[in-house]
Amino acid sequence: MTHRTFILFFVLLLACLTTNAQYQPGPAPDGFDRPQVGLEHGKIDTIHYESKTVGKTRTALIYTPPGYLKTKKYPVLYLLHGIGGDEFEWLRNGRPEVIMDNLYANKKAEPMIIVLPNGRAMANDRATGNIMAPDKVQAFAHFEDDLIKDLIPYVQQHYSTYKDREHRAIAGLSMGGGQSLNFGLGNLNIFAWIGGFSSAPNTKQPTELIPNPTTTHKQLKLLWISCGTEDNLMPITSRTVDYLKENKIPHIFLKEPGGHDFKVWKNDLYHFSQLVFKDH
Ligand code: FER
Repeated sequence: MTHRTFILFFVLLLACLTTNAQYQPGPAPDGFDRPQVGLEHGKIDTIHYESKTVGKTRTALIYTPPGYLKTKKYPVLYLLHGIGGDEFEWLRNGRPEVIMDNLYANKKAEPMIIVLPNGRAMANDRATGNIMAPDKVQAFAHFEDDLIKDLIPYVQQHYSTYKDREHRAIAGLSMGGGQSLNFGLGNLNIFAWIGGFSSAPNTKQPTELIPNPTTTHKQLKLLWISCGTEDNLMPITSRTVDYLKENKIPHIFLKEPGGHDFKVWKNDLYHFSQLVFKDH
C-alpha cells in the first residue's frame, strides 16, 4: 500500500466511523405497522406473577418472536406504557407484535422477547379516576422494585432468556420513558440498552440521572432519546440531551415530526428494536 492510498483508506475509515456515530434514523417505511399476509407471527402470552413489592398477583403480556424455541436463549426488552395506559396500551395502539413480525420477516431485528408490564405498581393499577393523583404517579416510581425484584425473575424462570445486562433492554413512552431512563441509568448492572421515548417530567434531573458520566459511558451499549417536535414535553428531553452532550456521553437523539402520540412511538420502536442486542 502506498503512502497516499494508506491516507485515503484512513480518511475513508474515519468518515465511516463518524457517520455511524451520527446515525440518524428517518421515518419508518410505509407498511411497517400493517399486518402482512403470509409471514410468521410471534405469540402473545398473558402472565401472572407474584409481586412481593405490591403484595398482589400482577399481570403482564409477553411477546415471543416467530419460531421461539425453548432450546434457544433470547434477550429481553421491557417496554413500558404512559400515564394513561396499562399493560395493554402498547398492544392496542402501538401494535408491537405487527412491527416486530414485519422486522423479523426481513431479518432486521435480533430475535427477542418483549415484555409489556403494568408500570403502575399499586394494588389498583388500572388507569381510571384521576390518573395524575400523587399516589398513582408515585406508583410509577415504585415499579422499579416490582420490575427488578419480581417481574424480571419471573420472566427468567418461565422463559428461555439470557440473564446478563447485555441481553436486557428497557424502553418506554412518556411516563414509561422517564421510568426507562431512571431505572435503566440507575441500574446499569441490570440494563445495557436504554430508550426514552417522549420522556415525561418523572425523568430525574440530569445530575441525579447520571451522577458519574465516566462510569455510565463505559457501561452503556445504547442510550436512545427521542421526542416529537410538537410535543410539549420536549424540554424534558432537551434537558437530558444537553447534559449528555456536555458530558460527551454517546447517545442517539431523534427529534422527529409529530406530537405526543403513537405515530412517534411506533417509529421509535421500529428503530430502537433494530439497534438493540447488536454490535454497532
Ligand atoms: C406531567 C405531564 C405528562 C406528568 C406526566 C405526564 C407526572 C405524562 C404523560 C404520559 O405518560 O403520556 O406533568 O407529571
